[in-house]
Amino acid sequence: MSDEDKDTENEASGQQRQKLIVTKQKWARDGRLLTGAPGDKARDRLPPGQRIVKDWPVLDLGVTPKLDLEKWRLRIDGAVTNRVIWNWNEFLDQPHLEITSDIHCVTGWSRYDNRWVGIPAHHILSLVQPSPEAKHCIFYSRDGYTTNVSFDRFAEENVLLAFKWNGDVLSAAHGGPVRILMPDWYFWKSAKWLRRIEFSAEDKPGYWEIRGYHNEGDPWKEERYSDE
Ligand SMILES: Nc1nc2c(c(=O)[nH]1)N[C@H]1C(S)=C(S)[C@@H](COP(=O)(O)O)O[C@H]1N2
Ligand SMILES: [Mo]
Repeated sequence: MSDEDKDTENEASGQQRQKLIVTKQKWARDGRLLTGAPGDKARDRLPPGQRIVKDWPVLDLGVTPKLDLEKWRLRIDGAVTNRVIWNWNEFLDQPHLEITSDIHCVTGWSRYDNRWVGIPAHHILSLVQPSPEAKHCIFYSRDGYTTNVSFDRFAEENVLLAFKWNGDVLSAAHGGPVRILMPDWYFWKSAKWLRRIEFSAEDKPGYWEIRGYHNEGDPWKEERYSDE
């Protein structure tokens, strides 16, 4: 190899190295390969350990309760001043809110930009007036599924009783006519086929929470499983 060739080679590998350093710095900034480390919401959109899907998987216990709007009722009770039982028209008469959110399922898929319309949880709170001892919120579904969230989480601005998705009525497969939407938590907290919301002084771990899943389920902290 001539000196000139060597120089060229050194320069080339110098450029390579420089490129790799730049790439590595970018990886460091992006937190690449740091699955398991806490995500940074402001910087990343995809929580650790998740992958993006374009379709919308269906996950449930294998039973799709029949959609019957005539018989549909929603009960909101427990530690509240005004309990509520709505039929379908009464439910729809409540104020609507539209929000766009990402879905993060504990099984590892995330789906971006879902446009929801529903009754905001804070409207529910202003109506039923939970008593001070109501520290937990339990969702009951028509398929026997339950899930629990803390009162403060239910009170978040982006929590909905959702009945529309991307401009259409929410399909039965995805929990229609009405499901809970808790956008900031793993999707198992978003109960499909909602029939009852109970405000409670005690926590009542739900279907997955008593089967090894985390009681909170924050995707940014990878709260997938309980420690016990
Ligand atoms: N009623 C009911 N709600 C449920 C479930 C269920 O089995 N029954 N599964 C939960 C889980 S584990 C997930 S990931 C999401 C799935 O919602 P999807 O089928 O609309 O994607 O619903 C949640 N809500
Ligand atoms: Mo799930």
